[in-house]
Amino acid sequence: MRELSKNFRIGNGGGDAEAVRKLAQDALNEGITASDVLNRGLLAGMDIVGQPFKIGEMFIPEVIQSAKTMHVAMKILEPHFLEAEAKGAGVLVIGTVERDLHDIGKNLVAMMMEGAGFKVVDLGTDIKPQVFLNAVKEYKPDILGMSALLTTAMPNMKETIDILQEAGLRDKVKVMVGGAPVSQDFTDKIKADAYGPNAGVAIEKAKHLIGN
Ligand code: B1M
Repeated sequence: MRELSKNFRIGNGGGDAEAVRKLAQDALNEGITASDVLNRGLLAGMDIVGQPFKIGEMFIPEVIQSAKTMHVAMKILEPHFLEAEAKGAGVLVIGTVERDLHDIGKNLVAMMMEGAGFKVVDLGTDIKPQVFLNAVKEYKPDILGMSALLTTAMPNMKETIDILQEAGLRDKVKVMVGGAPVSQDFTDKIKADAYGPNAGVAIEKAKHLIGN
């Protein structure tokens, strides 16, 4: 699995999607579970990218290559998560908040929620509060999920909750927030209903929110 993670950063460059695709498939063929491949291989791989990006040893084009590598590998895992669970849990509308383009964590949560039986409407990234509101009106979800990776984008979560309140819809939908800089403390401050520190806990809390 360490070999898999290492391929998210080749030398000083980005990931080798083809190598990761093959190693992920080999691991599944050997009987390693999709959850193990995800946690010990792919997420560990993205962790390898985080630090050098932070200190300017890796640049945006290389990190985008690593993100594409993650995307390719998640496609390999997707059927395994979708097969695993029953359908009919509830409806989730999810998106990354305005001015934030990070989508790997949001996609992972969406994919695993689908596997857990939720019907998922994924709005994408850079989603304005008004667009979240329109989606709540249109899809009437049980849960509205917002993801943010940039601290500067986090206030948009509160703005979305405020706009739901103004429209009289706040008590019609549960709000879950997540993303690396989000915390339980922040969740409480903006009066969201639940915080998902990772995709696994997000699913447990989502089920709890809808009474399953
Ligand atoms: Co950017 N980036 N990035 N980036 N990037 C971070 C987030 C950063 C921490 C890097 C750093 O400096 N250390 C930093 C943010 C600092 C801050 O605000 N605190 C940062 C920055 C600064 C930027 C730019 C501003 C850089 C620039 O332009 N100078 C820029 C912003 C662009 C924009 O959004 N407007 C930028 C751009 C990019 C890329 C495009 C190159 C690429 C994104 C590609 C993509 O997403 N398609 C990228 C990446 C890949 C990262 C890092 C390296 C990895 C993020 C990631 O995907 N992690 C990141 C550093 C890091 O996190 N170590 C970094 C893996 C992912 C699975 O984890 O998203 O946390 P995460 O999701 C987890 C949980 O948080 C949770 O479940 C997931 C699975 O367990 N979760 C939820 C997430 N959402 C949830 C929602 C829920 C529940 C749980 O309920 C609804």
